[in-house]
Amino acid sequence: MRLHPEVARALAEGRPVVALESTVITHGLPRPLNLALARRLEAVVREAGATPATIAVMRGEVAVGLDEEELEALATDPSADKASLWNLGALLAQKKTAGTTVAATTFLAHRAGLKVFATGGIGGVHPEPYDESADLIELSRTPLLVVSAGPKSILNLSATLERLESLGVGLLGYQTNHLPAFHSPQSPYPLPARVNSALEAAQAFRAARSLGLPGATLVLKPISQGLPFEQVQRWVEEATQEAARRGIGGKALTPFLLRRLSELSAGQTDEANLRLLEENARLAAEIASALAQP
Ligand code: PSU
Ligand code: MN
Repeated sequence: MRLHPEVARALAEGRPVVALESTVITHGLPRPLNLALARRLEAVVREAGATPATIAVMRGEVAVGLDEEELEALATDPSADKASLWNLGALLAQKKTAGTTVAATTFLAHRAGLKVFATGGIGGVHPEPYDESADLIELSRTPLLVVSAGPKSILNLSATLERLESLGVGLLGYQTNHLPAFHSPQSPYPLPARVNSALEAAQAFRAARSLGLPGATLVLKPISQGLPFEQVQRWVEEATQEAARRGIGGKALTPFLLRRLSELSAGQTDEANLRLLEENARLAAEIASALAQP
């Protein structure tokens, strides 16, 4: 694992750092939107006074913090893989390049000594056939603060919420009482706790850490100006049926569904995805700053 010198310095000096995932770059958004997004998220984190650390697997090495050239190489590499926990060792040994999922990024960010991570939507429980993201189990055993806009809209939201509860992941609605649904600001499912500011989120995370709770604290921030829940659900249904018909599953499923949603919505879901990622990066930087205060 190598830390970018800027990230290493910020950590050594106790300054705020925000981890960013990279599967959204390699598999989440179409080119050239993906590179623009990667650059934009880093800029947003900086504007908010923190140091960005995009995490990825670069030619067999875990990189915590990418420079401009590496960001571009990752975003334009058609052979870049998707690194979760089950293939991380193999990808490293085989000198591959890969975007890291929420599961892998959470693990690696914690290993590197980071506390805060911003993503778009987390993985979770898919509708039939059985498929559950490693994001959930990793969040259950790694004490990181993760900002997201909720589970991705392609998932079974109520089942995902139940699993988060069973697994003991700390859930904080950010200025909301209901589970945000990624592209949509709200779902019908109530959350167990609410915070109204970055400082309150930082305080809840600190309390969980000082107690030694093993899992992550998930800050769930609704997208501003999102898409209507029922509308997104209709697109999701269509895309899901198509995936089943074509026998698409495993690690190809999430990227396939996101791509189909983008097509079915004439780009509206990509636009929403970009907005929520930016908003989450900004909030994560604010929380990291609050945590850096003594
Ligand atoms: N959110 C996005 N785009 C993405 C993902 C999330 O807006 O591409 C990625 C995340 O990295 C997440 C992964 O961890 O999809 C989940 O994949 P799976 O269901 O195969 O675990
Ligand atoms: Mn899966």
